[in-house]
Amino acid sequence: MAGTERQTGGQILERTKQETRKPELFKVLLLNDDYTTMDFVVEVLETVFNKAPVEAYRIMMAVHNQGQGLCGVYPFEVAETKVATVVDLARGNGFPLRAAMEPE
Ligand code: TYC
Repeated sequence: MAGTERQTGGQILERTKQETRKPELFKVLLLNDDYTTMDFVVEVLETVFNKAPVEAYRIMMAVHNQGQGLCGVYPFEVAETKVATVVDLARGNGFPLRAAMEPE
């Protein structure tokens, strides 16, 4: 018999292969600026990134001192939504706070 198909009574048995892919992950970063209040950034870290108060304060100070800081790592669409939520909340409160995402 030519080829590699296994045949039974003229029927070709289909081979199936399980293939699951992990979603690509993206870092979400907060960027420093001179106008957004520290309290607002802490609130964003608690509400959008589910950080405990002490961790939220630590990340806010890291951003303040180093220019940017890691808030979390998420699949693409979750990361995109977090960035949009941060920007919407900030603009709604009159702050220029920015967030960015980059591949992990
Ligand atoms: N630098 C701001 C201030 O001194 C605080 C701040 C922290 C702003 C983190 C943005 O992502 C930020 N009020």
